[in-house]
Amino acid sequence: MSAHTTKTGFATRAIHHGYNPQDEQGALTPPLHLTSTFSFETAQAGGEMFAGERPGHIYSRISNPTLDLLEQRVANLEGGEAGLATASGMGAITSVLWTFLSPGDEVIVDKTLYGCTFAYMHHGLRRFGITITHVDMTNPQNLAAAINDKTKIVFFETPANPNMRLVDIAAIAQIAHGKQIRVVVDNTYATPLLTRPLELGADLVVHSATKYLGGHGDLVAGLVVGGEQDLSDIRLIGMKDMTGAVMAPFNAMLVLRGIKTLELRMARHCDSALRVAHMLEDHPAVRKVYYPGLESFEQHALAKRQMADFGGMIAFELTGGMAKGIAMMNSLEMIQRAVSLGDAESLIQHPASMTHSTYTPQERADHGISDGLVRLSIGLENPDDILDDLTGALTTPNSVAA
Ligand code: 7XF
Repeated sequence: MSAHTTKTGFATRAIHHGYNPQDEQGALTPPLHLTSTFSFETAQAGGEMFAGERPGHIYSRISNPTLDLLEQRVANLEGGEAGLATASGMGAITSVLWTFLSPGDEVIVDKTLYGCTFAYMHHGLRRFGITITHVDMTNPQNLAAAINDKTKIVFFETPANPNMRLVDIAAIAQIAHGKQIRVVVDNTYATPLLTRPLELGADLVVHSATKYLGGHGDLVAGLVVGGEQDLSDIRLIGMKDMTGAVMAPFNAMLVLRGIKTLELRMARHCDSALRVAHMLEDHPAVRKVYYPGLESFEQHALAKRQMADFGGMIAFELTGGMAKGIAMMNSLEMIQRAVSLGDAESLIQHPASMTHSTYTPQERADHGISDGLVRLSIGLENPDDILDDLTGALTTPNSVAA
């Protein structure tokens, strides 16, 4: 069996793809190339590399062998031709958008986005003459009606942060195709294990690798995957010259390590999240639960069609509203009050005052992010302990010392 072919299973490729120890003196673990620059054999060779006439590494803001391996591996897992490792998820998103947008262009986005992505578009891109139009993409026909000759990018998250809205990737891609519009999907919540947007017709995938891909809460990183030509442009225009948001080689090594266990970790995240979602749904203190794996979830049918499993993220509202939600968060003993997600530790946060505080209250209301919404990232602890901590806090909400 060759571990380097795409015909092998997901976990096999996540562990082996793109690396043969015999190329590196038998080193089982790929070497970490901690170098900012690369020596040219001759001055002419260097000049030819700059001119794009000769392959090879020049400088680590452009490419680096450790990043190269991560890029190849994630491209393989997403089913794309090429990848790009960036300093953060925001570095991935901004590098992609700066590459393809000019003043006068329009970006059409779904209703709900992670707070800083929303802020980048509204407070960043808008200042440069780019129009941001929000469309409720849960009905793809809304996109068909909104597209016009200024539209260059269609961007959405599925599931969306924080309220778990899903978007039908295949339906959206079909509408955008043939119109010189790139469909960009933020696949951070689902990971390539649960959803592969490129196989459903999207053009580009972006990730906050800070989350499930890294998986251990010890780094900030991002990734882009898509076609060869687009990725070359994003690397050389958006990243090299505009954002400069290159990933550090040490972080690339940590993400490569994290990805090796992605399939194992996601199975646990998904199983535990489904148990927690059912418990919350049956709990009298809980008004509503948003989890794609629940039959009561409005887009459950789409979730079953588009996702291999339902992920580790849950959002919910308490019957007592925001005050009870805050009290409940303060009563937790194991689950950590922290933003970010996809870590071994279970994390809880309040989007309206934390991750989505970049929206005005009116914008949050328009985007379905209620003040009472609480977001849970289900970790890898024993699921009974997660359930115990939550049920304890839901039953006796009292504050920890302020
Ligand atoms: O630049 P980052 O690696 O932090 O990634 C930005 C990002 C992009 N897309 C999605 C769907 C994300 O969730 C994020 C980061 N979200 C964290 C959160 O929601 O907790 C950031 C903490 S404020």
